[in-house]
Amino acid sequence: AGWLADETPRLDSSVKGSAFEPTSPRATEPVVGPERTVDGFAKAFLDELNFEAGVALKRSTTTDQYLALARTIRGYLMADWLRTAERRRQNPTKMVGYLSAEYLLGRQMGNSLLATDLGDIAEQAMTSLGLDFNLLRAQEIEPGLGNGGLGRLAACFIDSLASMDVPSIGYGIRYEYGIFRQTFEEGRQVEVPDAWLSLGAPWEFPHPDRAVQVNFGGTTEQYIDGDGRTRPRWLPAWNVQGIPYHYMVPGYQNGVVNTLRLWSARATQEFDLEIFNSGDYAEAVRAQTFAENISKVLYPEDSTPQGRELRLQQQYFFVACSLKDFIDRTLEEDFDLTRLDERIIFQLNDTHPVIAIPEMMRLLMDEHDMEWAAAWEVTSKCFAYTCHTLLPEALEVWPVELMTRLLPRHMEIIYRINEEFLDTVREAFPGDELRVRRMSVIQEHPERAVRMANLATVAGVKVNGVAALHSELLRDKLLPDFAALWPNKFTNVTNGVTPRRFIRLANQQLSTLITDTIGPGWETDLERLRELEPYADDAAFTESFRQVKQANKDRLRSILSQRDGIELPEHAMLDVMVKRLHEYKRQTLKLLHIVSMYDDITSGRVRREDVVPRTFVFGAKAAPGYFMAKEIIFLINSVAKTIAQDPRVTDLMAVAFPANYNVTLANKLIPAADLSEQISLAGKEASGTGNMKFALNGALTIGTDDGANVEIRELVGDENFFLFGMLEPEVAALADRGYTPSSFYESNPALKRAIDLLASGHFTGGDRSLAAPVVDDLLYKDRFMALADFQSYLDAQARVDAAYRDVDGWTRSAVLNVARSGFFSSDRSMRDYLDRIWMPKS
Ligand code: 475
Repeated sequence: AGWLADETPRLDSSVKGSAFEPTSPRATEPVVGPERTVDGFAKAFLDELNFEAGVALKRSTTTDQYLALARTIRGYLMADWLRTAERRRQNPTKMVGYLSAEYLLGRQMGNSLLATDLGDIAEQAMTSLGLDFNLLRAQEIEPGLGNGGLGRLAACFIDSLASMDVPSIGYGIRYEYGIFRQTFEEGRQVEVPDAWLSLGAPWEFPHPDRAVQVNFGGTTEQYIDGDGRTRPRWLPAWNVQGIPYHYMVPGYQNGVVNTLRLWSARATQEFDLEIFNSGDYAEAVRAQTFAENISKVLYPEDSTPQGRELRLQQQYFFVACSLKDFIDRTLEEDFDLTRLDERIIFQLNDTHPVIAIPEMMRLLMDEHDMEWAAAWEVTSKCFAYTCHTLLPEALEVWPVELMTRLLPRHMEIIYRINEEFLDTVREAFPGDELRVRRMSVIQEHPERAVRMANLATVAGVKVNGVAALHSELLRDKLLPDFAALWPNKFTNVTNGVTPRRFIRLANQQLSTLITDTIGPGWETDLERLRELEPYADDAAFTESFRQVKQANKDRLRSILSQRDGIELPEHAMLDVMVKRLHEYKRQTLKLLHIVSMYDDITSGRVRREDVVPRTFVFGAKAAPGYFMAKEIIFLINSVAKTIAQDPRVTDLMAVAFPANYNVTLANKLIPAADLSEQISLAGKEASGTGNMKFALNGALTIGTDDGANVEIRELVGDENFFLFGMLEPEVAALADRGYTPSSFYESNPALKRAIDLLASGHFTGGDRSLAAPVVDDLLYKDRFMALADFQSYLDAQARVDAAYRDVDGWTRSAVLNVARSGFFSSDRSMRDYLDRIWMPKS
């Protein structure tokens, strides 16, 4: 048995000995973490504080204490981490390499405590030292290394892979600045840099000793190799180093700790040498800054690629580091690379890492001496591609000019891949040059550019969408030519979310109720929530369920009061729309409903006693350069303020828009919600994952037939879901006929009143011009057909009101939403990836 072999005893309270058993350098010794007792924890904490940070407890700041607490907790994970790595090394099998430019991890401390089941011990230990555990936990700045759904999905997936003990590694970028912090000034979004590392970074392990070099620019040339063969090679112009930072990815109480490896850019020795040689100190430092800019900041655009050179540098940077790391460090030294697909499948999270495909070809040919055919044979088995969108403008294309300048060798390889691919197309569809043009990896208009989705589809073993409807539309509408050529390449894996973070951590009280009712173990076998179904009619259970919801609402009210100075009414339906601000998601449709309700009350059109009081909560960041999204934020804030100041309505409605919606806030908001707003135009939201979190926490959904809403409704049942709006084929038909929003405005009095009131300046201090950008867009463009779905939405909201008045009926539906949503565990998504893409049986 080797070092830290499998039979090493798991750490548990039975492990005796001093809190800090020194790690033996000899190969047979286990690593022993601190003792799992209150005293053991307290001692380990003090050791961190005194001996690692060099601070005395009574002189320590809250930050010192938070950092020591974090380091103490991670100390308990260390043995499992080393053991997991060693176990994998001893028994090499096929691994999953998840390549993602984003990981929206959320806070680490709570998750680590849950994974190690140390919460109670840690809390008691802090209390025994006179410290406020919850205050320390609140210090953590979440690593916001992602924009929204795509980044959070990656975080859920690596959690599931660890909890299921799948050999896997996540690769990404360690942005020095994550998604910006949102603040509001006079109702308008102002972005503040997210200096998440400024307090120190207790969860990461830098490995400068394992730096990898990444080249850029220059030219290519032909040369004669030792065997007299003519071969191409790349003569790069500049390079940077990638420093890996390791993060623990603990499985849920299973002794597994996987690794997330994030790369940080640093200037190379060559840059440093220039300091001496040029004597131009300022210039040399500038060059260093240039290199380090590559991992400086996350691009804050969600679902809209920006063709900036730095963005392509980021993509190539992390992918080149990751492939080299995997081949040089993870594989055994003499591994036969023609069998690489027996050791790895790289999952491409959208097109951001797709440059990995030509990079793999380059590595195999130029650095490992393989011929084209052999290199292609293996490369085309090592990647699979997940698409997260349907909006055509969201598909990444990189100008050939830029690609040639930055990555000349890769451009050559892409051309050759394309040539051979187009030969295949011509063979399958002789004489169909239009088809060839549509399918080409290179687009000609409006400029020559590389279509990254086409490249991924050509090279990938599989292409998947992220919900059933999306995968269907992806195959039949976005890439139909590819589906005609390779029908079996296309598959679906419906997204999922981790029940550890989004039920156990976010909703402790519901978790306790579930465990008390159906017993433990549902956290890793979420379909077991079905066992709750009979309790939907159980008076004692439903009463407890209601109490949990009310407690979560009370907690949210106190958080929003402290965090944002927002005071919310105690008893009102909590109606929540949280997601990135995007026109296709239609926050404006929600706003029109709010204005309509306000107008109904203030004009006396409805009797006050017939109104179901509601609190509307928005959370949304707008991309800093997205003009219309920012105008929509301003208008929502304007409406919120006007409503708060209008005594005619304050007892019946409130609108709250807490700034800086992030994973931390999501964890407080979602468990409190009664109603989940999932109101995108049908066919536009690839999946949605917030929709799943709400259902699992007992909110009812009002939603369109879009993304994973379709599957949620199928599972929870029509009678427990408020469906409205056009279906996707109706949307397509209306678009074909020609959509004129003004005709809906003219013919619908309620819609006309709401829009007129918005336009009047009533919510913008009398200034009509402030509402005009949004109102005019709705009236004259309305790309996402909010006006067309307005009446249907209003009708569905009336059904919501009626259902909410029936307290027992509502609770029953809420319980059934929980009981029937087990499918949406990201563990199930991982199972599907394994069965359909990573390790198919046939
Ligand atoms: C979809 N982000 C959701 C979710 O599959 C879906 C794009 C470009 C640059 C940076 N970030 C992005 C996305 O495209 C994105 O988050 N897409 C979302 O992926 C997970 O549930 O419907 O909109």
